[in-house]
Amino acid sequence: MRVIYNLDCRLHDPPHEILSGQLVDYLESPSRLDYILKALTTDPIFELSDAIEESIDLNKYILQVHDKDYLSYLETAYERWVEDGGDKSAVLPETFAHHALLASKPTNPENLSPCAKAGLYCFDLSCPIMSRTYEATLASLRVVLTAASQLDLEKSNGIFALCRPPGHHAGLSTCGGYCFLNNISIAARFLQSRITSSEKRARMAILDIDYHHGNGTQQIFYDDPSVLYVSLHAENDYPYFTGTALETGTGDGEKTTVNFPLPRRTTGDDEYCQTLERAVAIIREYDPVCVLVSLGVDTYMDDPICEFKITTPGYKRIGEIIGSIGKPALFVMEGGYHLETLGENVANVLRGFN
Ligand code: Q9C
Ligand code: ZN
Repeated sequence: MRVIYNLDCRLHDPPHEILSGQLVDYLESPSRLDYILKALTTDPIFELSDAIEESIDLNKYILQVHDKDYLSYLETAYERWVEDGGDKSAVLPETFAHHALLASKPTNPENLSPCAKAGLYCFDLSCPIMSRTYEATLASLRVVLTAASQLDLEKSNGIFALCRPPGHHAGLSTCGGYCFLNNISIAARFLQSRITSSEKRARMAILDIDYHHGNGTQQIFYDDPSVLYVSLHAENDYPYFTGTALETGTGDGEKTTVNFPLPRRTTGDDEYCQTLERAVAIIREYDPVCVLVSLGVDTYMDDPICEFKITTPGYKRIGEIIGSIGKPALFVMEGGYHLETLGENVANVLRGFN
């Protein structure tokens, strides 16, 4: 299987995050990429290729998903923050635009102070913006769109975008959960624009198997019947306020959002795979042109921030079930924080799919 990567993804490298009230090393670290690369290079079935030379008009596709003011915030936040006297290490909100605090929605967000903007565009403390964060974020997206451009839509093959920072928590105009740009959503729009056969958008399915609910991806396509969003994730865990089975979409997009919240602590390979079979049946019935997989392996039994019990062999079963859809698949890297097994777990999903 072809694997696309780029080392500029390493440029986002915050020293810390606050986890359960404690200052700890940033979990979504550049070394995640190194570990996965290392595991994939030891198996000849993976054909690695650097996305560096690819010239794709990233802005054009980003703007099909994210708000323009959010994009220019990401681009300029660090510079403005430092000019304003903010600490040189990173932009981090200290006050959130909580609904209890907002008398009205800011009409001219560009006039807000750098500090206010941070609290407007960011929903948690896991997205510090450093001097080279935006560069890394664009590299991450370039990896994903390069992979999308190489996906053969005529065959039921797979391709893996080995990227970071991840994307599925990023919404129309919000970063959070280590995510800045919603890579997989932008890839879905990119692929739809590759298919110009009719005036109607081609059907895409996004299968999100990260431990956490992809609140951003759900938000982006909530009213859109051309993108089916199906997610398996932990119930009552981060990001806490989204992902119930009652969230099924709205308007024309009613029934094209499907959530499978699963119990924390007790969900292991068998329970997970049974639910995945149901998810896959829904995707088959929808009959998309291709499947985009938000590939998180933070469902692993020893993941430091998650509480499922998926095993390393379990990931192979997961890959096989995704392969049974019989569609071309673009795998996009999301979460997974147990460094020692990260690469092997990812490799097993891809091996199972093949
Ligand atoms: N106690 C991804 O996996 N911190 N993001 C949660 C829970 C943020 C996870 C703390 C977790 C974000 C892509
Ligand atoms: Zn996750």
